[in-house]
Amino acid sequence: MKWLRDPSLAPIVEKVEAGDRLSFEEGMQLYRTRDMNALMRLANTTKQRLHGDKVFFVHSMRLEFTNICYVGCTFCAFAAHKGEDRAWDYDPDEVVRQVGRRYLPGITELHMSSGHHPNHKWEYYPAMVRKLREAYPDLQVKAFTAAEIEHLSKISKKPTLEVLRELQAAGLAAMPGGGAEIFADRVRRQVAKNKVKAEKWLQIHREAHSLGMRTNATMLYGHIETLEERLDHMHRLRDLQAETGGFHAFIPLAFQPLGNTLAQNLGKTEYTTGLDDLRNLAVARIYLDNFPHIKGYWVMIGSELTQVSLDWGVSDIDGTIQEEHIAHAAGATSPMALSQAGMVRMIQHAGRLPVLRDAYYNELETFPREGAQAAD
Ligand code: V47
Repeated sequence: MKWLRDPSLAPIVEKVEAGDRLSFEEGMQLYRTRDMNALMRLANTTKQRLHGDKVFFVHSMRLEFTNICYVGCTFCAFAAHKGEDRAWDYDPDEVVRQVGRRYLPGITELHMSSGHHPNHKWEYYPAMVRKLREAYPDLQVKAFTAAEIEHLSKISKKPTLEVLRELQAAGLAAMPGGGAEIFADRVRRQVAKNKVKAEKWLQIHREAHSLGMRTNATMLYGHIETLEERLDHMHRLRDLQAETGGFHAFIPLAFQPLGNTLAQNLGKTEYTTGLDDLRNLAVARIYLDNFPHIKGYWVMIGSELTQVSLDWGVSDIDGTIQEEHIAHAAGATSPMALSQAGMVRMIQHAGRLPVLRDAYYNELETFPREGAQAAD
C-alpha cells in the first residue's frame, strides 16, 4: 500500500477491500484524515465494486407547485408568505400546464417538492398526481418529501401510512429525499424546528418502503453541523437501509448561503469548499455500503465538481432538471438545466459509461465510451 500516506487508515483499507462494514469511529477517521488520495481510492473501490464504470443519470424535470410555506426553516430562501409578490401557487390544472411548458419528449422523471401550504386541502395532492398521470402517462412522479407527507397527514387527519398508500394509488412512483436536513436534535432545533422530527422522517421512509415504494435520502451540510453529526445522520440511514433495503440514493446537499436567515445569523456567506464536498461524498460512499447510489447533485456543487466526483464514489448525477428554484433562491451558481447530451459528455470525458435511467432506476440506454479521448 505504497499510496497510503496515513498509516492509521491501514485497517480501514483492509475492511473496505474485503467489503466489511465500518464502525462509527472508523467513519470519523475517514472524515478526519488528510490523506485525500486514500479517501478517493477507497470510495472508488466501493463504487467500482457496485457499478463498474457505469454512471447513471435521468432525463428529468423539476416542478415546485408552490413556494408558500409556513414552516420557517432558517436555511431556506425559497419559501414565501401568501400575498408576497414572489409567491406562487398552482392548482392541479395549472400544475399540468406548467409541466407542459417544460416537457420534452423522452423525459421520464418529474421531481416535485414544494412548500407546506397552509390552506390546501388533502384532496389537492392526489388530484394533482392523478391529473399528471392522465395527461402524461409516461411521466414517473417522484414527489413529496417525508416532511410534506407529515404535513399531509396533519391536514387529512390520516396516518402517514394511509397518506402514502393513497398517493401511491393515485400514481406516485417514488419519494425524493428532502426534508432530512441533519437528524441530530441540536442542529434540527436551530435550522428546522417546526419541521418533521428525525424519527418521524425515518418512520415515513420505512412506511414507504413497506409499500414497495423506493425513496432517497438527503443531508444538508456545510452550515452549523459537526462532522460527528454528519456521520450520525448517515449512521441512522444505514441502519434503516439494513432493515428495509428501500433507498435508491443518498444525496448530500451543499448549503447555499444567500438570502436565508441561517447564513445571516452566522454572518457567513461562504459556499462549501470543493474538497469538503468531495470528502463528504467519499465518506458517504464508503460508510453507506448498503446504499446502491451516492448522488452528486450538480445543482448545488456545480457540474465541474460533479464530474470530478465520479472518481470519489459518485455513481449517479441526477438529471437534466429544466428548472430549479430551491437552491437557486439561495445562491446556487449552476445553470437551471443541463442537456442530456451535456450529461453524457460529462460522464464520457471522465472515462465512464453513461447510463440513462428512469425514476425506478431501470436502465433505458447505455451510451458508448467514445468521447473519452476528446478531452486529452
Ligand atoms: O429539503 C433548502 C434543501 C431540499 C437549501 O431525492 C437547501 O433525488 C442547500 O431534497 N442550501 C430539497 N440545500 C431538494 C432535495 C433533492 C435534491 C436533489 C435530488 C433529490 C432526490 C432531492 O433542499 C430541502 C432542503 O434540505 N435546501 N434550502 C439551501 N439554502
